[in-house]
Amino acid sequence: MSRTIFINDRLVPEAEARISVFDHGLLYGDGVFEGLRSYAGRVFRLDAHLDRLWASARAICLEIPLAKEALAKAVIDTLAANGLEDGYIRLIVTRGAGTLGLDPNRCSNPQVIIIADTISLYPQEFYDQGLRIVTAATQRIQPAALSPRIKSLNYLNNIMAKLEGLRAGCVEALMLNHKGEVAECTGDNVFVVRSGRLLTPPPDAGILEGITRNAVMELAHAAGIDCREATLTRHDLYTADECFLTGTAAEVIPVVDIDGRAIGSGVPGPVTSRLKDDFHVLVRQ
Ligand code: PXG
Repeated sequence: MSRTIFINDRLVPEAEARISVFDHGLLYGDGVFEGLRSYAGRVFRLDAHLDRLWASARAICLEIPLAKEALAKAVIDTLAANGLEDGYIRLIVTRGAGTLGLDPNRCSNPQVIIIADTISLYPQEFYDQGLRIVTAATQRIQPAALSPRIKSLNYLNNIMAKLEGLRAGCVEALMLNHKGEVAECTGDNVFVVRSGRLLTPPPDAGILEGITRNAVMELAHAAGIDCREATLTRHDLYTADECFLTGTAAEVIPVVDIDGRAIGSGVPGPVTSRLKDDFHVLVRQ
């Protein structure tokens, strides 16, 4: 099925959606992106995703050539053009075509691309039985080198860790920061439950501050579950009562085994199940 893609200022058939081989998004990963979802025709936390896109762009001195309102409308229009109610949306802004040198000032037109597609979900059994994950040897990139808070087109750090996970037969991998503390997974944030309290690493652990993460923290608060940001080590994960991951694609997914250690009783726990159910309600509200 051919899709309809938004590129720059209009919707075009997939075959006509093209960017230059000189685009620094391709040459250097110089650009930013967002992954969003729509449920029953409504985009979940569109404003938060746009705010994060603008923050990422600002951090790399990239001016998005559209107003936020115009981009919000383009997202809705792209979903509609593809007849999608429950969909996955990829928003991309590249630096634009330049020279073969690094200099971003020699790039002229940032390219704005919106792709709307169906989402390929993890099998239901992963949600029912929980994931097994391993710790990657690849550390999360040090904030002083490149802030993980920037959702940039350069995802090789995460891909290197993902490869390690896949080679170990796992769909996700845990990443530690340069201090050896728990950061996040390759495309998901991490939470643990200990004595009924929810804990998750703070943004300065070198993580992407996930929109699903923030929604789950709000849900915990509303449910009267104590939730706080805390520096976590692998030991804290191994000895937790429960562990789960959050992300736009995965939503809320239990983790039952890390590096060969069963977490808690080795099956998804009650706090995880509660937040997973609450999240499903929230996205369709
Ligand atoms: N950490 C990283 C490094 C991410 O890339 C998250 C956490 C979770 O953030 P959100 O805002 O989504 O709760 C992400 C987001 C995919 C996919 O197809 C991955 C993400 C988002 C959408 C799709 O694997 N990662």
